[in-house]
Amino acid sequence: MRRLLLFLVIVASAAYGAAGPSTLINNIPNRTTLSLNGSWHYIVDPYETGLNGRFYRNAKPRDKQELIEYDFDKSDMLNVPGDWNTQRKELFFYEGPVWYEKSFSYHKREHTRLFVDFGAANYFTRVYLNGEALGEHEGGFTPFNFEITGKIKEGDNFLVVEVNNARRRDAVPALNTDWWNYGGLTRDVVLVEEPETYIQDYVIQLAKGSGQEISGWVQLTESTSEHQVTLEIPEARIKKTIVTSVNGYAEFHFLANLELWSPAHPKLYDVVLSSGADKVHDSIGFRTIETRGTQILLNGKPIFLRGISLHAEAPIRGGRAFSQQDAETLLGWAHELGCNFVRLTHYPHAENMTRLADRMGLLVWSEIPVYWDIDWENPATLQNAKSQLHDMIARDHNRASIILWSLSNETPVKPERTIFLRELANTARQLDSTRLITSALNHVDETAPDTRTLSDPLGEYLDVLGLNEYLGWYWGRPEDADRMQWKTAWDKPLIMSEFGGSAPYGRHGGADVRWTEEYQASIYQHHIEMLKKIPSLAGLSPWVLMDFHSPRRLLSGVQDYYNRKGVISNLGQHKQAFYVLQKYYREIEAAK
Ligand code: GCB
Repeated sequence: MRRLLLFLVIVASAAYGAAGPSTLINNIPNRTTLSLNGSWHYIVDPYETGLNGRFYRNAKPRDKQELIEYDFDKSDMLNVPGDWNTQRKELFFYEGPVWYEKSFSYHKREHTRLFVDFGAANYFTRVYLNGEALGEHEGGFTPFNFEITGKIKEGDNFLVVEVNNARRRDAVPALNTDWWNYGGLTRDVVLVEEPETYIQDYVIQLAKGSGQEISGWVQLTESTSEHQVTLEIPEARIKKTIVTSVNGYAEFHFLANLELWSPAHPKLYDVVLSSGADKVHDSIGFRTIETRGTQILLNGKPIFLRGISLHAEAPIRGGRAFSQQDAETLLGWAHELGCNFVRLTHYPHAENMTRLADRMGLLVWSEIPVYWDIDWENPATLQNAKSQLHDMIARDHNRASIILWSLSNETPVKPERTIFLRELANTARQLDSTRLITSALNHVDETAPDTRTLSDPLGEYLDVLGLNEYLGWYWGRPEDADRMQWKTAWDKPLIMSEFGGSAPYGRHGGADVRWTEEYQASIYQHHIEMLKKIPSLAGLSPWVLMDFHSPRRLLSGVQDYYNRKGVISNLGQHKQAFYVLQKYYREIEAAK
């Protein structure tokens, strides 16, 4: 029976095939946009009355008799971008549908196509313009858009958006996560104006393993004839003319003499693409990333990843991070810690994070929310995960900072899960052959006393192994690390992608007293000595930069709905563990 099921999964997933071409418009921050951020009316709709009640019509009674049981104009306002949970006390725990409405004015322009673009909305979204359905989107952390060229009216228009963050067994993530399920229009909403034929997407990166060859492609929107595209990198005196085929696509390869991007020298070039009436600028860095045995090579040289994991949780303010200030604070702290690497967990973070990482010279691990157990045998779940993977890569495939695409976090070791993730690994490699594929694993075997071996079969399909382990917190004592040895079944680089322990800032006691800063610091101290002895270790990203809200952390007076494993509190206070890790990172840097 099990074999039959597996067979059916494989057949079903083959029928779904690889993720289709992106309809995303790459590089939204440098396009011509009009912001729809700001105050939106909202109606909380726990029984989803609004769908039958056709709230999307934004109707008003036409006479004294007409029954209409909603009124956006009289409803309260929420700020966009922003989750609803932290904007209204009564919505803190809310999971379900909320209807948003925004009226706006637009002046139509000739020969211009118009799109409405959402940076992210958690989790399931239906969008309507002037009462007409535009479409729906699933997935809480990736961008999506709808073309509204023929639908926008001269003058007054309105958008109605239903966002539903109800958790579902078949969703990605599924029912259980250790982070807050912030709902709403959590990133920017913009109108994007483009010429009739425009540059939809492009990849401009170094060819795998080559410091001198630029290799990439450009995709214009549908076209019936060949088009010329000019690619310029003025500072490197590069100007190339590329001719697309009738489907708007062209690949290119050429030699270039470039200063390579690295954490020590995060050099970005102004890259200009133009075709017909369209012209787009981007800031792109050029670097190579590969593995050799157990080493990670950046620009051909081994690099040790001095990292930290972090959630997209806003410092001080709380809630889902979205602003430039949020990004600067979070990555500023990573920099202060001495990091050259950040693990952006457990879903794609806002684009301002990866763009800032490019500028700051921080290497990035970017992940999709395939987290713990999900509905592995459901073809729709696989398709959903593939779409999220596709859109994560499509948004960020020109970011030099990103070196690792992560498929999953702490998934159970069973055949249906390995088949699912192997399929995602194949998809990721088809979409981007230049970056490394990883996953955070957490199942190890006790192969000898005080020896743990990672042999999860998923390791075979990864370039880099991530391992989450909580020695000293969920099992054993901090000092057990002194004797512990770690092995893996593959000749591949290993990143200790999580370890740590909880301590509210300012809670003190002996190093043997749980929930104290001293205990947390002691975990870090013992771990660091342990990690130094792992020959295949290529880096670490302890758990976690900053305390974050979690519905699973209920201990009153200590957790209060926060996961307190941050080395910094949610109010920005640095705990002792921060300084232990900082000291280690400084030593590594000094020894180079
Ligand atoms: C983990 C998870 C992470 C949790 C963390 C914890 O292994 O990957 O999402 O928040 O442990 O604090 O338990």
